[in-house]
Amino acid sequence: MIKKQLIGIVTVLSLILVLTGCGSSQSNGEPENLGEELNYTITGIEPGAGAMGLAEDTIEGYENLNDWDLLESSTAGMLTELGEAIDNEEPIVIVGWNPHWMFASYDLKYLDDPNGTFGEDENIHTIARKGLEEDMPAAYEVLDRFSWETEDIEAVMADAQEMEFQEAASKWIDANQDKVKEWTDGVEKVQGQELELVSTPWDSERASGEVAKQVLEQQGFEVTLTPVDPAVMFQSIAQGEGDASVAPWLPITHGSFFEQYKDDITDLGPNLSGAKSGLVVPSYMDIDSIEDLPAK
Ligand code: PBE
Repeated sequence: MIKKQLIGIVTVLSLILVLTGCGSSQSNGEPENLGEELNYTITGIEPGAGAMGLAEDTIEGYENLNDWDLLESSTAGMLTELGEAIDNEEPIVIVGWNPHWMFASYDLKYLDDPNGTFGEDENIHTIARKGLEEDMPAAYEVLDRFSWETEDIEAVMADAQEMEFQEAASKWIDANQDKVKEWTDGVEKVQGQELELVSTPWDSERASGEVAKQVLEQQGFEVTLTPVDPAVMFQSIAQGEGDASVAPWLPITHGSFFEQYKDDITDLGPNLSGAKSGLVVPSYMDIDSIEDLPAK
């Protein structure tokens, strides 16, 4: 009788242990194994991205991450890894941001960032070289007025999944003449003045850069749009090689570049609000904060 009771107690105890997950090796939210499953690695993007600098700061700034690695890759490579992890319901930590379609395509969440290395929401700004206002007042005026909403940039980005950015931008311009008029009404047209826009290679900036380019072309400018690394973008505007950009993410993602060049650049303020970058995981992972990532 006592033996039977003992066996019963032991069975119940083991059941509780199994149910609470002790000693098992399931993939989701298993604190003991999570670090190993992630190979103590954050899946990053292009090494020149501002968000990669912030990811490095995060690894340094959070004690639990000090021995973690940041994988340099490309946006396309990161998205492939993310898609594969989600197909297999495996854990992954990526360098993520929005506006981007990753949040519409997958169920994702930002990890809380109590130290604020990635910060809160930020804006995408328009910057110009010193002297542009005097040299090309009509271009400066349109660029200064250029501002739109998240749903606008996302509409262009979504269309660009099925067509060229150029076509997606002109489709948006045709459908949003009211906004375009706000940027151009009363601004004198020019004839063939050359204007150099610099931008970065991510989808959000391919969208905004192409829209700005085409609107300025309608005003008579001959516009070139060159995608470069954020560091080169700031440098070229500061040196006056590029005329303007609608691509800087401030004050956080590109904050260090801006600090370096701010005396030689004119900041025309935000053209879009509600951008964000951070460490991002699939929603099925049980962790909520960067501090929940296990130390190596
Ligand atoms: N991003 C998208 C870029 C800016 C736009 C967040 C990947 C970056 O420099 O990190």
